Amino acid sequence: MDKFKIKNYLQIFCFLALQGVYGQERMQLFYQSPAEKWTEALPIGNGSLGAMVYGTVSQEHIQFNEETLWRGKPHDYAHKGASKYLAEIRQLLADGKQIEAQELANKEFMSDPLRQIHYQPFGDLYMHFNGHENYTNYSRSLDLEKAISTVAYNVDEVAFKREVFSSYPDQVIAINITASQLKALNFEVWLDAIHEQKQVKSDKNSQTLEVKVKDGVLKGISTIKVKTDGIVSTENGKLKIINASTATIYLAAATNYIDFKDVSGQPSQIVTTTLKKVKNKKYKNLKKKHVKDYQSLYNRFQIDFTDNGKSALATSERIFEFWKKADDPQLIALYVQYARYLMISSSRPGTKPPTLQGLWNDKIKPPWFSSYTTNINLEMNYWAVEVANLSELHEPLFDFIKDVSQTGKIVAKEHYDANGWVVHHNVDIWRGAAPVNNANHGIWLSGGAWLSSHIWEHYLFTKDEKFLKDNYSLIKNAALFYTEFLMEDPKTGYLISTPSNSPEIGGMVAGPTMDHQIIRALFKSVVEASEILELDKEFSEKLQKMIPRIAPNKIGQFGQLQEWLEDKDNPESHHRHVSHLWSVYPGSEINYVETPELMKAAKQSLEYRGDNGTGWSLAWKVNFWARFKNGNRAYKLLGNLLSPAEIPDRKNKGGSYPNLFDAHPPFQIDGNFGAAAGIIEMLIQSHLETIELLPALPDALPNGSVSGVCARGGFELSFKWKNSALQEVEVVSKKGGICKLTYNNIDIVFDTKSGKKYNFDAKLQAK
Ligand code: FUC
Repeated sequence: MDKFKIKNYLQIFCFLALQGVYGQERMQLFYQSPAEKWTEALPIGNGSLGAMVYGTVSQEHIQFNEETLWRGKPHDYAHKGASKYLAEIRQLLADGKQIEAQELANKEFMSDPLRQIHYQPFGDLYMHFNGHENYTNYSRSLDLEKAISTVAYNVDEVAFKREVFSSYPDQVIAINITASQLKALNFEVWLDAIHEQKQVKSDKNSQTLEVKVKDGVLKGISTIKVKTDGIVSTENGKLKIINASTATIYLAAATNYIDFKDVSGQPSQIVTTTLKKVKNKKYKNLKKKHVKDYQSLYNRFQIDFTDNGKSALATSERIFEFWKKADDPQLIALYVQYARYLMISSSRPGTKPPTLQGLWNDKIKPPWFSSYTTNINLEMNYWAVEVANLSELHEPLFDFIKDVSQTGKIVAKEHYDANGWVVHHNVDIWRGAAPVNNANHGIWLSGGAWLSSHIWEHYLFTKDEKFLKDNYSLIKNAALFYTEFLMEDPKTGYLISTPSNSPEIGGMVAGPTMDHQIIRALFKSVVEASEILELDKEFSEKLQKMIPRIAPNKIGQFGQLQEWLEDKDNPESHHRHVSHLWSVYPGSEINYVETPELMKAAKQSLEYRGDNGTGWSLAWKVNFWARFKNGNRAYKLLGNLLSPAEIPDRKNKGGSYPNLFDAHPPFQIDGNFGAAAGIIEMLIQSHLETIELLPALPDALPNGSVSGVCARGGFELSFKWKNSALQEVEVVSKKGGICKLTYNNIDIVFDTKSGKKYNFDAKLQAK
């Protein structure tokens, strides 16, 4: 090769290497300075063990969580004998005496105790690097393609690099530090916690932290173990590493929580066994296994809105730039992949569902207890999981449903003297299912029904009959509760839900629209499931008779979809909850094909609510506007959602923190997941008979592609578009059967075989 060629190759190589470093074409979050706040730190997680990596140089801080460390103890929250007051509460509501009804409910009908309890932080790992105060060439990143957080910088001539990840196969957080010069790595590492009751013990190359929660029975144990080519000693309660060029720290953590009834676990044993297993593994191999495991989920789905060079900017800058001018299409793609990353990191088979903050919490008193609010937030966490090809990550929610079906059964009996199970507004790790806080919002009782829709949706996407059969009794018993609970309204003759709330607006009422929509959807799914599984004919017939008797959706005096039985909506209200539009999204009863008038009314209601809101509210609105096929409006809402959360003169709620965590504010993870679902909903919708491609493509995303996106019916699609027009489509059928595709008023119907691929051109002609 001549010299000229070598020089050229070198230039190309350097350019590519730089692209890697500066984030071009890579799905990564990256920054040129360390995190100063928690919402600038970068999250890692393996479903149960998570951490926030600050990337600070001379003193690194890694705050970590293990998902089962909560306050409280096994407890049945049902209010014994509450059902004696049900008839009176209902009568007071029927007589228009809302205040009296609420007073009676607050006295006799609420959860015992009234409030649930907090998810807890676990501990903090610190590393001190003496002499690293002055550094150059700093960068930190979170590689979404590998699930690894990296910090790199130079001190004088030495390049230092730290990699941190949480491994699902090995159940540890791994921290690897390297120096480019022999023996140049010298640092101290130690554990600490903000719990009042804590203890730290060191032993040769390891250190153990023990914590006990306040007001509760759970204790946690976490151990770090250091492997290095240097020397490890213990000094002043810290592990000191000197003369090294590389060091790896493995961190394991566990609690005595086994399930919501049993706290007899042995955390010390779990931690010891976990660390024993990784003891002789090379970091390189552990990392390889982690990446392989992670990519087996992550790589199934790709999304690209074309990079116009903005991905070369630091992520925090991108958020600012997007706020000024929303022309960074690839930031939207990054947002979707980040949500997928967060899902893979916080919801793995065998783990608990992500809380309001996912897996990540650094506060003893986190906002709203960092627990599970079921009137939107918990369900929103799972909106993207099926479409974004992470179906098995839905499992923690199904386990959760199994738990609450048990506690909810007791609540159904004690509060309503009914069979089946019921879940109200909020649930914690002890699976409280009774009405919490205050009757003016906590008595909403469609949590169980809404959660059940996830079982049905999982079936629709996967067509997995075994799954449906295994979980049928859950949805059946959820429905059973409502067959006994629904009451004939003396005024209208309809079956109504009373007492309840329209989430967090209007106090305690009889007959909120949302309840009727969700209950109808539940009944319909049980009817269909019983047909598919050929069982329970009698129960199905009962439901079929009840469905038309449930109070229907109604259009009110302002052209709005009524939120209540009575026509009393306030068109001036900009309340964050838009519960009565449940049947537009995530439900599908209200749609353009079957109910165009209701669709119009629902849209009118959304216009009245306006374009602002908390993070999750904005995310919900993105989905609504996608279903209303107004991509540009959905994109506008995305703009609000992606705007910097912490600008000094910020008037509206919502926004994104520098680490792209969604701001309620404060941080709540539902908006991340909900908005990702909304972005995908702009590209593909499958809630009706056909799979519609690009139903709500905004002008701002004229070119792009998506692959591995899932649709109901068991189909996986990949397609491209250019100048806002579809180019080509591939459909993979997972379970066979008829597939109907729609694009731009072209419809095609074709029969598919399981495992086969079908290709079409821009006019949906077979290729
Ligand atoms: C519901 C919402 C709030 C918040 C809380 C966790 O109560 O109305 O906005 O998201 O859940």
